[in-house]
Formats: sequence, structure tokens, C-alpha cells
Amino acid sequence: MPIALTRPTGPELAQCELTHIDRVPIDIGRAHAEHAAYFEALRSLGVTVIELPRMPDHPDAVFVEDVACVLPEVAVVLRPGVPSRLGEMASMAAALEPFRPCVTMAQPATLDGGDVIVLGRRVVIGRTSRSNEAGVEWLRATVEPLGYRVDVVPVEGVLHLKSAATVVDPDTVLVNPASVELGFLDVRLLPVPEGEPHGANVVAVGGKVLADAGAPRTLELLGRHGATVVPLEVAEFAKAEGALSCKGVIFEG
Ligand code: CIR
Repeated sequence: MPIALTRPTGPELAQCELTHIDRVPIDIGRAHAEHAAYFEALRSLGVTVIELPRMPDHPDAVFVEDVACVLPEVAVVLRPGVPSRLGEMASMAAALEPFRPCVTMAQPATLDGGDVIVLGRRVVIGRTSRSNEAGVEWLRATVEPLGYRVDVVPVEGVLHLKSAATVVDPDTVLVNPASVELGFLDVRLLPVPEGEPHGANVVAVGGKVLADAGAPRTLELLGRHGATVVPLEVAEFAKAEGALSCKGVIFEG
């Protein structure tokens, strides 16, 4: 059964890091409602959802994805690429220890989990402002001995690789080609419709695909592809430069 680690947020979200977008007011009531719907969607799919404690001093701690990469063999606690998020690491390590052998990335390496896509035995790492050379090489040295192949791709104009590309099923990746080129992967690439770059971030879990309700043409595209889509609002978290996948660390228990 899949397990999802999530974390609630609060008014601290207004102080989140922003890299590519301007700050606008976040309606925290709506953010709570969006998060609750995400939580319920996971539970309805049979996912065991574990809520980690809120971290009021860490505005971005709700985006748990950035602090971990969980593989069947090992849980990697990542070292985020902005200083304000380093304090999230210990809490994530404690949360993962019951489930996997854990290793923790050490300085000077930085790498956000939003920059990591796992497709079977392949790991694709996005090169962004958050993930430095030492981080890429650290993760490579950790996972290659386990039999994973690592590829590194440049990412343009968005925060993370997963802002522009996510896995729909083992043979399919949804991608915004304006931000990342993934033609080297031998999978089917589904380009997001024009005007919906944010639609590229989905979460495949429990046989369904959680997708951004604000990207209707992408929802149609996924439906035509044969996916069973669960549309979820994520607009308030998008104002914090987040998306659906950022809010969960999801792995097989
Ligand atoms: C940050 O800049 O770290 C947060 N405001 C947004 C993180 C979003 N995470 C993700 O895409 N995986």
C-alpha cells in the first residue's frame, strides 16, 4: 500500500521562497481547503497518509517533496537549495527512518526533490538554481551502485524539473517542452497543451492521476491517454511556486 508523508501549513506560507514569480496574497483558508481535498483524495485511493508536524518557522515546509527521494532500497534525505529550508531535513529524516535505511545529503551538496524524477531504474535530475553539481554527483554516487541510471537535464524558466515534467505511468511522462527536453527517455511524452504549463505537474498514485483542476485541456489530454484523472485545486500553493506533487512524499510501504 502506498504511504504519503504530508505536512500542514499555516499563515507562514505567506513568507515562502519565490524564485520565478512575484509575491501575491495567499488566501490561507483556501490553501487549507485545497490541502484537505488533496489529503482526502489520497485517502480515497487507499493511500496511508501520515501528517508530519506543522513547522511554523519554515514557510515552505508544506512542500515536503523537496526534502526527500524515496526509492525501494533507500530513503534519501535531500539538502534543499535555499538556506531557509535546511531546517526541514531533520524532521524528514525522523519521518522516513521507520520505512527505509536512510542516508542524508551533506554540504556542500544541494538538491531539491522537485528536481528528481524516478522512472523504474532511471533517475532524471533537473539542473536548476536549487540543485548544484555536488548535489547531482552525491545522488548519482548514492543510487548508481543500487543499479539506477542517472541522467541530468537542464530546466528553463521554472523552479524545478517537476514543475515541467512528471510521470503519468511507467511508460508516459507529461512534459512542458518549453522548459525541458526529455526526448532521450524511451517513454511516450505527452506535451501539455499551450497555455497550460502548470498542468505538467501531476501525481500518479493508486492507479489514478491527481492533476491540476486549473489546467482543463491537460485533464482532457490525460483522459484521452486513458488515465483516470482526479482534478484538484492547487491555485493557492501555485502562488507559493508549488504544485500538487510538492505536497507529498509518496512511496510503497
Ligand atoms: C520554494 O521555493 O522552495 C517553495 N516556495 C516552493 C517549492 C515547490 N516545490 C516543488 O515544486 N517540489
